[in-house]
Amino acid sequence: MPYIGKAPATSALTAADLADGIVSTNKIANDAVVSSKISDGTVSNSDLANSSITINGSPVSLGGSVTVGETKPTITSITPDTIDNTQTSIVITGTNFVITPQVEFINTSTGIWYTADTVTRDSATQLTVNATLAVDGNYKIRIENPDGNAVLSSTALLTVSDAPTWTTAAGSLGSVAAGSAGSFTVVATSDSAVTYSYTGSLPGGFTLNSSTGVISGTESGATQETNYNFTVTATDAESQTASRAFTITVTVGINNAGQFN
Ligand SMILES: [Ca+2]
Repeated sequence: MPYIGKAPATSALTAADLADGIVSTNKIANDAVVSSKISDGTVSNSDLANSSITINGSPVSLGGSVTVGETKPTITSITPDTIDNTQTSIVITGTNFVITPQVEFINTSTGIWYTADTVTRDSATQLTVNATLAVDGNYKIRIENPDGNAVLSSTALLTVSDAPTWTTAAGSLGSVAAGSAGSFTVVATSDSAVTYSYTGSLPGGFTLNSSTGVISGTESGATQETNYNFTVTATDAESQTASRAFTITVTVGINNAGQFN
């Protein structure tokens, strides 16, 4: 029954005492109900006006269990993706990098893990890592944030392989007389097949064989002694390179040097 004209009894009100419309929500101060007044089990989900709460912008129903997602790092790319056995700086891009992650390299053949020499967290999306990997092979990458959330790449992202090394000494390969045929060979080796390319100037009429490293032809065009300078780049199957500068001299005989009157 609604209260009319008389002070309420000092005994506690029950739900049945509250007639619709007599006690409205605006009569209940926000601080009237504290958690210590709510006995376990007294308030059910259906008693709550709002049946969901918002986590990270998304409504989450209170009717069931709530799973709060962990923020794990991800890997998007690494540069370079092929290195040799010397210490190399590698830039890793991804997401959710937290100061400062641990970075490891897992050899896919042996399963052995190697820890990065140094890790710099440039931003939440970029790491710069120094790595020294003495064993050639293919490596997966694992990144673990300080909170334990981690990512292991599903495939090998890094190749460790030897770069080409030059056999032929830098500098002069020799000379060829103007108008004459000549042949020179440059040699580099690696752990896979090597091809050759060059920048700079070869003597007129000369070409570089990209497979064999032979530089040959029949000279044309020189009217005075000329040093032809060029740089040959050896590239192996892993696209690893080594470059070396060479010179071929075209000589011009005295009879070709000028006109005697
Ligand atoms: Ca190689």
